[in-house]
Amino acid sequence: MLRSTRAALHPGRLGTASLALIATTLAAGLTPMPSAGAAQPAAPRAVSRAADSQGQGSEPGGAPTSVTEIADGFTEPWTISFLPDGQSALTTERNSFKVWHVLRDGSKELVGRIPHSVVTADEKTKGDGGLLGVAPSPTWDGVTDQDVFFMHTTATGNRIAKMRFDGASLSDYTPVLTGIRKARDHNGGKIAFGPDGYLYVTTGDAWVPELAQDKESLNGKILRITTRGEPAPGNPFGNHVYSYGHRNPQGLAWDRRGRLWSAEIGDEKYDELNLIKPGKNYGWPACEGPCRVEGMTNPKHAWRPAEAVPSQIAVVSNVIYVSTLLGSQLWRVPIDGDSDRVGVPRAYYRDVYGRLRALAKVPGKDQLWMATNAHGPGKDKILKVTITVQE
Ligand SMILES: [Ca+2]
Repeated sequence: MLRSTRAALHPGRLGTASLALIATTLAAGLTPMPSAGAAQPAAPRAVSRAADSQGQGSEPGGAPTSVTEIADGFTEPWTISFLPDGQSALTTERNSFKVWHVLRDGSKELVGRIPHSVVTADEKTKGDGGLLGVAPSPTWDGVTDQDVFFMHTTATGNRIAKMRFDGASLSDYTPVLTGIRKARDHNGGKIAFGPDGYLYVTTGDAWVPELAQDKESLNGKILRITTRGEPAPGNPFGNHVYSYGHRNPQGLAWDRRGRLWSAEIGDEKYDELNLIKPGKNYGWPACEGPCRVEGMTNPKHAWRPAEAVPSQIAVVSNVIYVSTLLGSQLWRVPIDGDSDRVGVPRAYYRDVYGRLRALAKVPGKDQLWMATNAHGPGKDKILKVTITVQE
């Protein structure tokens, strides 16, 4: 595949040296390995190319077995979040600020645009700000609870805002948490309610790496907040911060033990899959990928950017699925039982559907909804991935 062309679409993402390294290791048929000093648990593992796009449901925890189209007509959908009844989902478009209500039968309706939104791209550079994450209240029913939360970029910074959604349209915009620094990219942007009922938020370092190590800053963090935008009770530092030392954290998902996992976009060397624990320091900018710096928490898996640039994650039957942009594939990363380890990752659909960003588990089913990304105005689709789990 034309990796150099892909990399060229992301100026500054991969240097010439990195491309040369990746080209060399790909020629050898191996996933690039970490430097000799890297800690073993997080080392990228060799992946057999022959394993790609297989999957007959024989893996413990299941594997993808079929893909069908749910709906089309989207333009760069950023995230998918199901309403609590599991019968429909909301999806956001980053650059148009539109919010679509998509039913399981594939019908869709435009329910509004999020006001005060701005994009961060200019004519020459791609930016990743705009309308980002969406998370309905866990008790949303459209009547007594109509709250839906969004993360978006505004003229003054990134913020969490709340709107009312009655099942037909959005109204009553209310800022919830403001003052998250924005930049052209490194804006984070995923939001999700945890099993504890609090809202978790990923924020990027906004191109100021030292903010990730500043526990008083909202940037380069995973935040844990109330629906009023206050620090959630029990946070490790008594403020909004749940974990720190993040560069551009993206997807959030909880496993069967209620543990939080997050995918993170690194710089030129490694992207990461992290097991998130309160108060831990995930290393940026001292560490990118696995390292041996005291006090830093290493990722459970790391990828070379050409294989990943991860976006969102979802857990089905104790397996973490990771959508990727530059990698243009869906990674399957099995959790090793109830341990802190993961098994051997496997990639599916390389370059079949192009860049993959939005991803969500369908409540109550062994299915994912996954959206294509950047095929052109009105040309992106939401796909249904069926996971076959053998007992
Ligand atoms: Ca890290």
